[in-house]
Amino acid sequence: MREEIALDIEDLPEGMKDLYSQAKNMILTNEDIKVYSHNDCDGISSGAILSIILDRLGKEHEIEFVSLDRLEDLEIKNKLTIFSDLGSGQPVEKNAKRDSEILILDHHPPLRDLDYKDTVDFKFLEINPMHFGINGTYHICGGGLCYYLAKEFGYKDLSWIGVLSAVGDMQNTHTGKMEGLNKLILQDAIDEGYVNKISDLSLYGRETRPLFVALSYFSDVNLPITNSKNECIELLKRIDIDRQDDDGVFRKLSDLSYEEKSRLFSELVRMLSKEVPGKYVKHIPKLVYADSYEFLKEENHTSLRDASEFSTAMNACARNKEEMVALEILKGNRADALDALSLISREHRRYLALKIKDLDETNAITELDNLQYFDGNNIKSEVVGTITGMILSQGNWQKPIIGYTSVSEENDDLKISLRCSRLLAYDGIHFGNIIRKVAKTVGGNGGGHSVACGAYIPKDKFDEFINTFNQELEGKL
Ligand SMILES: [Mn+2]
Repeated sequence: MREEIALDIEDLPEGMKDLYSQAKNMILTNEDIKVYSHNDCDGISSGAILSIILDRLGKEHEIEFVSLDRLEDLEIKNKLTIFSDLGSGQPVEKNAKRDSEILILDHHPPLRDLDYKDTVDFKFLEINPMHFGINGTYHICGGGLCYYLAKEFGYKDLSWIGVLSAVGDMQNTHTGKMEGLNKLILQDAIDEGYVNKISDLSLYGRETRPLFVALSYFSDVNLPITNSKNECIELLKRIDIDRQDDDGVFRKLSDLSYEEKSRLFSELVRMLSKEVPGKYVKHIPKLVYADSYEFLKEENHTSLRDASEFSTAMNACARNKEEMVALEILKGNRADALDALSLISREHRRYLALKIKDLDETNAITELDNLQYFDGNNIKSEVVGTITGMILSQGNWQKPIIGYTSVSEENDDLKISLRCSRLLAYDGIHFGNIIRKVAKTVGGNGGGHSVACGAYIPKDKFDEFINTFNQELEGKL
């Protein structure tokens, strides 16, 4: 029942408001501050909001982006240590001293309950929506939690970063819309003039990809247009949509008129209806139609104008250990950061394209009864998930695809990534939960979203893992 209340939530619960005013005090009364945040789009957005708050208060601070496996034995050196988008699930306060103060803003399942603060001899404050019956997967993420802290200081102009973080955290993939507290954050961003919400076709690359290219990446279902730019060009001709504008520039999704988008929508629905089994038909509209978010202060046709493209840029930085560039972009320090960003993005895309080509040429995908997998042995582990998502279109969309590679040069355990068509998730399968369970049976750990998740397992356990996974899915697809 509490979930349903949260859906139409109109404000933070009183208990959370109280925690936020305590958090505000904690910040106001401290000068020696360190922020640890997660090294992904949500975590970097969280860190950026915190850093802007501290800057505006004239408080010097250190900020560091970390992966979850680096939280085990953290030294607590500063008077106040803030953890954002992580910390709820890790014993990060283990080395706290008596005069330490710890603030956690996280939306992941919490290890501790609300009374934990009374059992320790240092100051401890944790703000986690799940303590208040609010869904941390779809209704608010790390950036949103940090935005509510900003709001406590009156900084509603940071709401757009909250919107970005929700998109980056895939919080809107459940329904294609913002729900719960995310919806309130979005409303602030709209009211403040930072964001425009557009009901649009759900194609990646609204602002920067030529439409016929964007269409060719459609991979939730294998359509004739999937991976075929020629078919995409034919499709546009068929429904009378110009591929180029009067100056010969390839048009983007964001250039289309409402009527053109409607025609394209109908055509995609028609094509999908021919391909998908009956049980998925009711989910087709959700595949092609979703809300998009446009950042009004960013230039048209740049990768920072559309929230989804912006989040990809942030993740490209994170995957290449360039979180500080992403942070500067978010903080508005664009002078050098924009050049650095375009360099990182270009190099990132080049790397991905090279690896995809390799996998394609070697027919790398092996198909089992209920899943398919490939050995990504020389792919760096930071991008194995991205590549797994890209290669889905070369396989069978009705089954999830799993890619694996070594964790790092020093650690030859395996990092596993899984991606699947959104249709499988709409049909009720949550691969994040399944991968957690299967990883455990081979002595690893895993988790994540329904359509994008992963695991770490011991190096010699892959066969056991994949066979258990395949059995686990029997009768579920
Ligand atoms: Mn997050």
